[in-house]
Amino acid sequence: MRPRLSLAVPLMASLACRPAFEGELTSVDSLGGVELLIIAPAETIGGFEDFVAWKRALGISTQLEAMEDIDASESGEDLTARIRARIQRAVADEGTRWVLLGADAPLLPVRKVYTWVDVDFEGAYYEDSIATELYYADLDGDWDGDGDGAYAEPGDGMDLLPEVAIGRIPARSAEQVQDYTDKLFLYERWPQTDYQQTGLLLGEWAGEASGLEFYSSTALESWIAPLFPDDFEITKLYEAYQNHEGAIDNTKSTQTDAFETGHNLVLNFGHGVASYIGNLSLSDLWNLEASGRPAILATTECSGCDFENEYVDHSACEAYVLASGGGVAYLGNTHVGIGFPSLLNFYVAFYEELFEDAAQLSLGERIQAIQASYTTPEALAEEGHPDRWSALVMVLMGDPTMVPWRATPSAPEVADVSWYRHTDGPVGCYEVTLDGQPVQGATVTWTQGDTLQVVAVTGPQGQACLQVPEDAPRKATLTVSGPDLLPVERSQKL
Ligand SMILES: [Ca+2]
Ligand SMILES: [Ca+2]
Ligand SMILES: [Ca+2]
Repeated sequence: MRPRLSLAVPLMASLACRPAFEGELTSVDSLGGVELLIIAPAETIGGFEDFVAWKRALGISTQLEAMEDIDASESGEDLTARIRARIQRAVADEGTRWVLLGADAPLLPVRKVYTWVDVDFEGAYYEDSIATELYYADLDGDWDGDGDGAYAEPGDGMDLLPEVAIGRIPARSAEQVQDYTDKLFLYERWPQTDYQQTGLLLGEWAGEASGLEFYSSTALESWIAPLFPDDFEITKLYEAYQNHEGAIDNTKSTQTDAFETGHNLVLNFGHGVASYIGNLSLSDLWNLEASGRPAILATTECSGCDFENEYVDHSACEAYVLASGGGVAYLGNTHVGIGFPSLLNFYVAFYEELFEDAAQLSLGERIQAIQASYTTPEALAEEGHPDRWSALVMVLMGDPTMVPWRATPSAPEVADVSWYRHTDGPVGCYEVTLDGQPVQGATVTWTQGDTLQVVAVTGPQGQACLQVPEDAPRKATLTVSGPDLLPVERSQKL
């Protein structure tokens, strides 16, 4: 039933002064598609309710699918291939931009592939069982073009460039999904506003050549620190701290303090193993005191995200994103990390784009873009090339749709400017302003429960108009979100 009475007064008011209408009315019917596809097995799928509801409130059309249904309905040589077939179909036909794998391996399996690399400092590695999430994101071919059962050999049909942004929540239970969601909310829904403009750089001994000792802090100082905007406060923990003004020693104690204070963006340029991040062991990571300021951590460390390790349920990256302390996202390696040259080049491009690109991309889309831009198709196709290895071992643990903060967020003013009757039914218009100035590009949604009813984006005047759907509930939640904005949520009569 149309809620005529509640509209009567604003409707009359708006007759005299209909707002300049900006853009197309968007209803849930025309939204369609699946921008975010979440795939989860029976063990974890029950934990996604709050996550899905929130993503829809942000205006992302989100679909949660049972892995078992995909297993039964798709074709492919094994479950891993059938999950990929579903992702291929979603990207080709349903406009999917992000895929979230909703469980740890082996509950939700990962593809093991073959490759090798030979690099200065690191030596040569030949590996026939690298865990690679890129299998689910580079959707060309079937990754085993010659059908010999060895995936990702040159000529097997992939180009190692992702067609979709991907991330994983390495949960083994619904409770762990909820724990992750609670931490995500601390980052993007109800964030503390005192830490968005902070960074943490961790440097250590990198190697020795011709009798000379090298420290990664030199690379961090020369290439990474200058990329942060001047109004960012950077904490530097370096083993060779005496060489750098303002740096302090990188020890277990200083790292614990830094993690428990909380920073927005962390880069650890160091060596690693599956059970450590820097100086912190698995139990240290699980026991970190929650700062309420979860970070996005990037690292060059070897094997820190060996998440399909069969001897331990959760490796360092998993503890980091699942524990109540630690962070909300981890970008690292499932196997040997090639700090020089691949990952230094990758992270220089990553932070450069993150701070300079006018577009506010999600974390997953940013990684996807840099994977394509920091190297060349020729390098990715060349057997033994470090960039080819890096493409295969890099992994994002966390929600690929989250948008990294680049500035201290502010709460916008949201004014209910008018309601009027469009030919297709009642329409409500909002004006979003910050310090009296219109905010363009804010997303405005009406949701009910976990159902996204309508989404619109504000135009140059800061206005967005949403049409009440035919069978809309009388009450909805209005959510306004956008670049550098604290989300505004309130109830709305329709
Ligand atoms: Ca093959
Ligand atoms: Ca591709
Ligand atoms: Ca695991």
